Amino acid sequence: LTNLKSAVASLNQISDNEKSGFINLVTRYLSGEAQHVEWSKIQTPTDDVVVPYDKLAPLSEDPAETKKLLDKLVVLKLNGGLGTTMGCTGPKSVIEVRNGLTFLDLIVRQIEALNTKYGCSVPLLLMNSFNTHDDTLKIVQKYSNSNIEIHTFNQSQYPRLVVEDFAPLPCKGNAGKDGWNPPGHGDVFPALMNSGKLDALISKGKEYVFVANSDNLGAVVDLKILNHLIQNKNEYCMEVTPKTLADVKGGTLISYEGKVQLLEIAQVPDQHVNEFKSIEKFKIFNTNNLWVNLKAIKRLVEADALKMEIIPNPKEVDGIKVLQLETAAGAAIRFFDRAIGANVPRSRFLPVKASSDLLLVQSDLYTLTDDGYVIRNPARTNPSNPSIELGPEFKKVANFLSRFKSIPSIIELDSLKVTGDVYFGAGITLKGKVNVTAKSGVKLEIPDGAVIANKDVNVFDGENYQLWAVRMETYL
Ligand code: UPG
Repeated sequence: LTNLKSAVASLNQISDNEKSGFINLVTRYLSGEAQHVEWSKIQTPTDDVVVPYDKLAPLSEDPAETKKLLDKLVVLKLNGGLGTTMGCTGPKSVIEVRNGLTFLDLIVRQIEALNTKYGCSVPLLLMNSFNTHDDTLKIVQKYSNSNIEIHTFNQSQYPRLVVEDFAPLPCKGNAGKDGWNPPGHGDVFPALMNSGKLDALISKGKEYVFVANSDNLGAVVDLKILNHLIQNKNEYCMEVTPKTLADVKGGTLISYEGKVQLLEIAQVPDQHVNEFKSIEKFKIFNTNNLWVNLKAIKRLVEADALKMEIIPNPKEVDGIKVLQLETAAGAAIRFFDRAIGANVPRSRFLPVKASSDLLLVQSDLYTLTDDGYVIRNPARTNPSNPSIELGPEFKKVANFLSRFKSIPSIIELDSLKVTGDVYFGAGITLKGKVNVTAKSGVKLEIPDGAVIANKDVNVFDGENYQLWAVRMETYL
């Protein structure tokens, strides 16, 4: 640690705040503090701790009361992540998700609509990382004529650690961006404070921040939750939603040693991962929509009391094994007074993590309102969404888009699995359980207007185009 401290002191790319924050994190990591979860002590939280949405305090219908509530609110979107898993360079929030609009376009539209409707001025804060800062600053210029204040601030930049000798990677001659990492979204609390934004907001009379992932299209301002927290003086609220089998990457709320606590998949011992992913024991899932009292953040950051579990994230840079240490914003729940969970409808959790999610939100299963809300089509009677599995050919957004002349109708679809070099024509309808498979080296084009219900569509090895086309006509 002494060697590490002197190495870090020599790094001139980061501030003193960042240096001490980093050393703090490493010290806590090395001491093994609060990493371990004793599986047998995990309990399911009661309704008093994770309040069902319908049991939240009733909301006044008087618009003047609503305006008073909104005057206390600021919205913060976590914008430090890149779109690399969807094959994009730059901030994930600039991926076009629907009607040519990006995540950020929709977020701005939603808050603009709220401000117009209630005559208030809820500001939008974007927390960037060194990876997303420059691009985001350029992009937000296009919103300069909107009726919302947009503030940006940067989260910390910490050196990655070389596993072999625990030296900071930038000291090994790797001076580029790969030498560094943003230390997870748990950094939002000190970053808000260090940027000066926290004090500025408190002095303007703001009381609560609504924090959400920028890729969650369902994370819109909910007045009922805000009202409940103000009435009950809850300093922190995590929105959870009934877990589905699709919710595998993320966290859940548990009761542990008398406190409500987040359990992230990264903290789960290997032998319990399947149990964690199942929906029998862990019935709720963290949406990462978090409501937090600003003065409480200030109090806890000043006291250096936010000691969230550290999640070591192993990576490899140019063949060197490195570690980046991260924390999650949801893990802060146990440090706040009167912290609760709110069990919210699934509509508040519409994450776009992969191109299969893009297929859902771009299809007729959802509609986009003028206010920028992405709403589920009531024509679908099945409460769960179809499960969509697309092969690696669809992974990058650009490739995904090039494979659909138009997005098929999927209102009556239960599941879709696409394997191989497959292209979809215009105006296709998919129903029930559909599998589409192109054998290696074969291109399969589903014709315009095809209606495919409960079928396996294959192109067989050696099948000639005419034969295949005749067979495909049966789908028209
Ligand atoms: N992000 C930052 N800075 C970081 C890391 C992430 O701003 O250092 C942003 C990122 O851009 C995104 C959000 O934080 O908007 C979430 O990051 P991501 O890596 O996608 O988190 P997940 O692995 O999806 O997990 C979070 C919660 C988990 C929850 C899940 C819901 O940690 O508990 O279940 O979100 O999608």
